[in-house]
Amino acid sequence: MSDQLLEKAARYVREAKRVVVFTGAGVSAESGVPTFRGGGNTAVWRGMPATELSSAELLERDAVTVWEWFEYRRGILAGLSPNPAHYALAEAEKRYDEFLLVTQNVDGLHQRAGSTKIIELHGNIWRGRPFGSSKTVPLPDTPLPEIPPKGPNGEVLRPDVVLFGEMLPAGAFEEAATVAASCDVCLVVGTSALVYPAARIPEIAGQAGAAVIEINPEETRFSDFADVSLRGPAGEIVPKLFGK
Ligand code: BJW
Repeated sequence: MSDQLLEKAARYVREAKRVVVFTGAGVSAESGVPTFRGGGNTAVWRGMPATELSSAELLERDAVTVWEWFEYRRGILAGLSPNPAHYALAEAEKRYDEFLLVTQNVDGLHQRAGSTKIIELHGNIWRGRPFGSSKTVPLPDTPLPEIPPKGPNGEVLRPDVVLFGEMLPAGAFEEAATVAASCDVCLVVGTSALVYPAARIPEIAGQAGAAVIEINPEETRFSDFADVSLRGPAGEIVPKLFGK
């Protein structure tokens, strides 16, 4: 990544009043969280790809296997910590009157780093909810006492995570899209931007005239659309971008 590109991106960030940051699994890669596609340590468990394990179809057929997959991941996540990209984004929200972090991640690392202005488009692995309900139940401890876990009234819980083929939480996408449509700068950090409707967020920002800055060690389908593409790991580039 050239200093010129970093300086161009840093100028956008310095001059912005309204900032949206859109993150994906890559922002947590340097914390040790496997990504879903590409970027190295892609998730496969018991010979099944994450796309099959994290599907509404498997949850309907075999909720125990889905919970065991989530419990395996919760066990890994419990020993991991936020990295410099998470912390830099948590600091950045204090700088702007209008700032929104829109994450596709379910790992909770942004909140652990201190982010508060955040929308979780795909839910959170540390919560459950009864089937057919949006009333969430915190599940902070791993291992779980039983699988599937139960809520306070004995109701069976499912993960509070948006699986393939499921709708996003009511209002979450709409709120993120409204803010994206009026931001000056949209950072797209560590995502392949392949999963919809989430990937619409940076598209909406760019189409509405925001400067779009991509941070990713690899080229993505989004790279041509971005005003600046910074090639490299988020944990190195994000702190530099806000530190300039
Ligand atoms: C680094 C790095 C470093 C590495 N620093 N970077 C239109 C067309 C076709 C299909 C669809 C469509 N619209 C909707 C669909 C269907 C589907 C979809 O989008 N499929 C696509 C794959 C084509 N979407 C859905 O099903 C969504 N629901 C929906 O549309 O509802 C309406 C509906 C209902 C009923 C029927 C039909 C429609 C819901 C999607 C929910 C996705 N959920 C998941 C799983 C969560 C559960 C779990 O955690 O197990 O969310 S999928 C998975 O992908 C996860 C992620 O949030 C999401 C995005 O992935 P992300 O974050 O981009 O990760 P990767 O791995 O793809 O990329 C990592 C990147 O990091 C790479 O680029 C690396 O280079 C980079 N990287 N190291 C920075 N150090």
